[in-house]
Amino acid sequence: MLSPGRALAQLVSRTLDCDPSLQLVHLNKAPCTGVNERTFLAIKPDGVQRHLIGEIIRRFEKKGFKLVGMKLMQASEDLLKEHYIALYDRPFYSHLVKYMSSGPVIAMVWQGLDVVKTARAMIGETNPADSRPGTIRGDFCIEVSKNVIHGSDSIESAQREISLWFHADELMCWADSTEHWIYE
Ligand code: IDP
Ligand code: MG
Repeated sequence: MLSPGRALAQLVSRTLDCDPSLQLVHLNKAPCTGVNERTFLAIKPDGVQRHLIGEIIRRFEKKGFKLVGMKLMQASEDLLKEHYIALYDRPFYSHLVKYMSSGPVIAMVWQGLDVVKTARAMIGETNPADSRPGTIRGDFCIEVSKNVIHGSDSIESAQREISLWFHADELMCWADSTEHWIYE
């Protein structure tokens, strides 16, 4: 059971964070659900080097999702080890950390209804060879070890990854003027 203080803080943060009439409120409070669901996406070093940033962002933007955080950054090995901690015992783990730290990445948070599941569908399968044309991995890459983009695989992973990669004040709640044309 939540303490009264914590319950009030959650209520206030949800109201503030998710009310689109409040412009540029710098808050990152979980959980956000429904149209305020969030996912963590990262354009990997190969995606950046291959000039796919605009193409990838365009797809999520045109779909109707809302960008609430983005930065170009060189991820440290420590951050990446933590990010991929669930794969610690896989043979490719250290190679994966080296690959992901081999150049700048674009770290992003996107928001919208079912964004976690839908972004994964737009990304495609882990192995590009299994990814259908029309998906990002199906269209832009060939090998599993160079698969251009990361996307959170569940709401819980998204919350963990967002707080790992972003400070609360790097995420913005802003009013999207097209929202009425995207949601009922
Ligand atoms: P996902 O990115 O589709 O969620 P995960 O299983 O979480 O896939 O693996 C994380 C990342 O590890 C993959 O995106 C890919 O870059 C890399 N990876 C996964 N499987 C292999 C493999 O068999 N060999 C090399 N790298 C792999
Ligand atoms: Mg994964």
